[in-house]
Amino acid sequence: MDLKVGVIGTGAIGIEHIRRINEKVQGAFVTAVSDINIEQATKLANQINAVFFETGEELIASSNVDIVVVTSWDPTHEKYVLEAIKHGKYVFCEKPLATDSAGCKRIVDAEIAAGKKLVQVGFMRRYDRGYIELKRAIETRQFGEPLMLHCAHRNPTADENYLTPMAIINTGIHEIDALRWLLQEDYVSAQMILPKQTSFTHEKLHDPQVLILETTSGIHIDLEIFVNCQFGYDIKCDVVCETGEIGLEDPAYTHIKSKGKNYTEISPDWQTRFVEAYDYEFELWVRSIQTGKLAGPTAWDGYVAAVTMDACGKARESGEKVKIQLEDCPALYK
Ligand code: NAI
Ligand code: ISE
Repeated sequence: MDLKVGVIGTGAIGIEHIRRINEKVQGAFVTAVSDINIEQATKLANQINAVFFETGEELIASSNVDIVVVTSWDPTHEKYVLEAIKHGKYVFCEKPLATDSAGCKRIVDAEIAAGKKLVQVGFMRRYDRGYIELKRAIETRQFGEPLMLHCAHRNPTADENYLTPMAIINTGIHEIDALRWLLQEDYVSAQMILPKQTSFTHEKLHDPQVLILETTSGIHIDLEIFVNCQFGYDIKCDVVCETGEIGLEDPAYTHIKSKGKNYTEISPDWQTRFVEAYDYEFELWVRSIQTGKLAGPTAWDGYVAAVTMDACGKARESGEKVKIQLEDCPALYK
């Protein structure tokens, strides 16, 4: 029987995920939506023949909803995930799981009390072909030990609602999770550097920012987060090993030779750059629920990312290198 999906948050990524569930993913379809923007959500509900709920809580409680997708704004994730756990329903939550580690810990504790993994976090980089190939190459140690990672996360523009802390909480969190997963190592410290600003930013956003992380074995990571870079959506990850370098290649959409120039297009946005990763992520999420074996990024992964995120906040404020200490991973997540 196909799984009935309820989606909370019908903005940019909510609509993308609804389309992929209804048009690409086998074994599930969207039966319910909710959003504080009633006009937008009811219109969409009518288009896809789904029921509109005025609150996320009502949607989660509905017998017409088997599993839940949370794609509302970052600060609203925690309450909806806790509500889904309360109802014993599987929930896919876009990143961040909560906006700080205390919020993520409440989710971890609720899941442990429920005695079952119900939560998956939307860390879709783990489903991107480039990152998967990088991980394999690192694991084989064919180029020796990884020593340094040079990364960049660039967006063309950010609006006035995008504030300084979001460089980590909303953007850099992708690398914080993906690099820990790539290297299979936790972080021991974080440092933030605030370089000269672009004239394209506004007064409540320091842009760009640089994050420096160190892992348990001493691997150095530098990540540039630049959300008003103007030229496109650009993701870089170069892993320098003892005898070689392994790097992500931006998927090439078009190669152009014209007017004496020879160039490749740059992805315009996250929708285009990671479309295949999102599709694969949802295909596997639905399949894992059907087989009863949730295998994607867990609430614990969301929590560990948030501990790092908190350290970045302190590092930005103090200008110091901040230590990162984790508790032991609970048995449910081992
Ligand atoms: P958006 O602003 O386009 O859409 C968010 C929607 O949530 C809006 O329609 C808003 O009215 C609704 N909303 C806000 N508070 C709500 C509440 N309490 N209950 C119900 N609906 C509520 O934002 P976007 O870009 O779609 O982002 C949504 C979430 O997805 C964010 O948490 C963001 O971090 C994450 N995201 C993840 C991406 C990824 O690459 N994995 C890419 C883009 C977004
Ligand atoms: C957005 O929410 C995403 O998650 C995108 O992947 C990221 O590139 C962007 O910076 C975020 O705002």
